[in-house]
Amino acid sequence: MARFITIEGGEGAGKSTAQRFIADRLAERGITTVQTREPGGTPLAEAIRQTLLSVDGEAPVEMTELLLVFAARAQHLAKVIEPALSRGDWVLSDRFTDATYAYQGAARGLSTATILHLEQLVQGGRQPDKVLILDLPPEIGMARARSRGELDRFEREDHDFYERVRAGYLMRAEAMPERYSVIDAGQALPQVESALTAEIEGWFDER
Ligand code: T5A
Repeated sequence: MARFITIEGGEGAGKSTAQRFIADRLAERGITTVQTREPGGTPLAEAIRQTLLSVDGEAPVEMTELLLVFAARAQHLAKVIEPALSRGDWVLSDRFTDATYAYQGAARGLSTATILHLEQLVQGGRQPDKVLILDLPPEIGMARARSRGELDRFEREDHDFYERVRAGYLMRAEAMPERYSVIDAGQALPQVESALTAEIEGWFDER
């Protein structure tokens, strides 16, 4: 059974690092994965990502930001995610729609009903099988992000914004515990990797 796994969390939570680790563990089990990300994953969606993250020029208003995120997602689903799942590959996506509920919903203040409407329009019934939320205090994640240099538009928000993002993610995990796992991403990397290993083993126990 093909699986669709999304990795979520605040800035600098370690999502890309976790994605590579999970792909390696799955490869050891003979599973082919497609590693992708949002916004992005196709040339057009990556162009939308550049627009969203850019600190130059006119900043999008909240609704424009939301529509751009879903425009990129429609392209990503059609060109990458659905074909991969149809082939029987697993998809590991660094962010997906939970990021929209956390950033555009909880942090920017757009309504859940508006996001849900677009989610249904763009995704139909497609949902991740598992969502991993890498949870950590925003100050730790931002310190990691800062150590990598130039900050993008989202990384220039204030502390309260990131607290709302974090709360938005945790609220979704609490509401749907069968699909979500929260991992303490403030720990040192070996501990995070142990938690990820336990998570992966759980997926196979379920099958
Ligand atoms: N966005 C996205 C929305 O607003 N709505 C949406 O719907 C979507 C899909 C870009 C932005 O888009 C917004 C949210 C985002 O702000 P992004 O590039 O995925 O999305 O966001 P970032 O969080 O900025 O991604 P990063 O690449 O910065 O962070 P990662 O992938 O979480 O972290 P990673 O793995 O690169 O690690 C960061 C650093 O920390 C180290 C790593 O080596 C690296 O140097 N590290 C650790 N250090 C110590 N201990 C650990 N446990 C560590 N794990 C990793």
